[in-house]
Formats: sequence, C-alpha cells, structure tokens
Amino acid sequence: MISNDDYSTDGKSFHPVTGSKGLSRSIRVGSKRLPLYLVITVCLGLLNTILLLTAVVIGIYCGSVSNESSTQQMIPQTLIIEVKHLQRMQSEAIKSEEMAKQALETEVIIHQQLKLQLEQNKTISDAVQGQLETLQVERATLMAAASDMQESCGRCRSGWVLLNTSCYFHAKAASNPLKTWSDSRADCIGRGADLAVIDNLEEQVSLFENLPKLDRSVRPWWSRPVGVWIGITDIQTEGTWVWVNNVTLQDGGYWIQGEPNNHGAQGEDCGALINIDTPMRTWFDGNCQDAREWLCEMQPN
Ligand SMILES: *[C@@H]1O[C@H](CO)[C@@H](O)[C@H](O)[C@H]1NC(C)=O
Ligand SMILES: *[C@@H]1O[C@H](CO)[C@@H](O)[C@H](O)[C@H]1NC(C)=O
Ligand SMILES: *[C@@H]1O[C@H](CO)[C@@H](O)[C@H](O)[C@H]1NC(C)=O
Ligand SMILES: [Ca+2]
Repeated sequence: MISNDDYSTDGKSFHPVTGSKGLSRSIRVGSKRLPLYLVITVCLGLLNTILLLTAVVIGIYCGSVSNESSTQQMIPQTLIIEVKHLQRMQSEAIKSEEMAKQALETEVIIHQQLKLQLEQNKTISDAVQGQLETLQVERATLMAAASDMQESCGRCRSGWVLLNTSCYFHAKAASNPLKTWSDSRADCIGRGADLAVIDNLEEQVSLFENLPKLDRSVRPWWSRPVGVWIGITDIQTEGTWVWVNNVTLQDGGYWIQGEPNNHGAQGEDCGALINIDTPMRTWFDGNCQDAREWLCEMQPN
C-alpha cells in the first residue's frame, strides 16, 4: 500500500506522498490530503470486508457444495433402499413362486391320486357289475330250482327229484353201500319203483344234465366202480337188451363208443350209465355182480 504509484480502487485514486515523518506522513486523495494511518485503516477495513465477503461466498459455496454432496450421497442411499426393497420384493416373488410350485405339485399329486382312485373305482364297479350279473344268474337258477322243488315237493317223495314226467332216486355212494344190479333193482322195488328206464332222447339228455359228471381226472373210468345201474339187461339173450318194463331196446341206445362189449370171462349183461363226454354216449355194460350206485324211477303222484 505504501507506494509511490497511484492506486485506483472503487474509482478512487490514491496518490500516496512519501514524507519523511512516519505517522505524520499524508497521502493525497484527490484534492484532499489524508493521513497515512487513516488510509491504512480504511484499506484494512476494505480488506477485512473483502475477506468477510470471500468467506461468506466460500461459506455459501461450500454449503451449496456440501448440500450437493449430501444430495449426491442421498442418491446411493436411496438406491440402496430401493435395491433392498427390490431384493425384498424379489425374495418375496421367489417365495411365492416356490409356494405356487409346491401348490402345483400338491395339486398334481392329488390329481394323480384321484385318477388312481377313479381307476380303482372303475375296477371295483366292474367287479361289482360282474358279481351282480353272477348273482342275477344264481338267483334265476335258484328260483327255477325252487319252483322245480315246489313242483316236485308235492309229486315226488323226499330225496327224489322230478325231471319232466318222472321221479328219480339216485342212490349215492356217500349215503348207501354200493349194490349189485339185482340188489339195486330190489332196493328200487322196495321203494315202490324200479330201476330207471330211459324211454327217449329227452329223458336221456335230462339225466345227463342232472346226474353228476364223472371226475375226468380219474382215468380209466372202468378201473373202479363208477356210474349208476339202470334198468336194462341182456341176461336173457346175449345182445338183446331189454328194459325192466319188458320193452326191448329198439333204437340202438346211447352206448359209449365200444360198448356194450360183454367184456371179461363172466361177461357183462347189466347196463349202467356214466356221464362223460356227450349225452348221446353214456351207457356201458358191466358185470351184474359188480357193486355200483343205482338210479330208481317211478311215476309222480
Ligand atoms: C371312489 O369311490 C369312493 C367310495 O365309493 C368315493 O368316496 C370316491 O369319491 C370315489 N372316487 C372317485 C374319484 O370317483
Ligand atoms: C317231457 O316228457 C314228455 C313225455 O314223455 C316228452 O314228450 C317231452 O319231450 C319231455 N320234455 C323234456 C324237456 O324232457
Ligand atoms: C315183464 O315180464 C315178466 C316175465 O314175463 C313179468 O313177470 C313182469 O310182470 C313184466 N313186467 C311188466 C312191467 O310188464
Ligand atoms: Ca323212464
């Protein structure tokens, strides 16, 4: 400040004048002469003001900068919060996706179980349908048998069976000792009947259907006393078969293939019946002394 040069500040010119006496020196300002200390004081005051202004400006600037920096710091914080929020949403989305997946799997399992149940139900209902049909058939058969029994009840004696126009008694091995042909016939006569006489094909078929069938696992069938004695014999004249009612067999009869063969030393003169392959071939000739089951026939009441 202390200079010999002119100063120009705020349009004011300073014309310092250097003197020899320190504080008593003066400076020319315009047309006035001012003491140096006053000028210095004014200058320092101005400087102070400038510094203050600068400080204020810097302060404002710094404030704004710090404000800006804080807003700039705000952004990451907001972002972090946003990111955290998004992460939460994502994890929730993943969770609900998993739950949906589990629910779907559960649904699939339930669906499969239902399908299985439906198939089982169908199988069961098919089985039930089959059983129902079987039962219906059984019911019809039983009802027919019941009406037959009702019919035969009054017309045939207990233990006898009505088949069409005759009552029959099958003497079975289970409840009777086996008998020779003559003893069998005597038993039938004792019951007011005689050995069965097969008069026609209808009677033949009816007996085939109603008498027990031969257990086919037992072969050969002639190796044991099988079949039942019936009322036919050729004991009077070999080869001439006569029924117990004195009617001679005319139409050839329903002999098993190869029968009658009068087999053996004693021959075979008595007729028996055994239900094997076909109703058309059930008779064979046997030794009259062999013991067998027998079949009686009598007219119903
Ligand atoms: C299967 O049958 C049971 C019992 O009858 C029934 O409760 C069930 O609903 C049936 N299921 C289907 C899939 O039809
Ligand atoms: C029942 O007997 C009669 C008289 O013997 C006969 O005409 C008819 O064909 C027989 N019916 C059956 C099904 O055996
Ligand atoms: C069959 O003939 C015998 C002897 O000739 C006789 O005793 C019997 O009474 C006759 N039977 C029938 C049912 O006619
Ligand atoms: Ca008969």
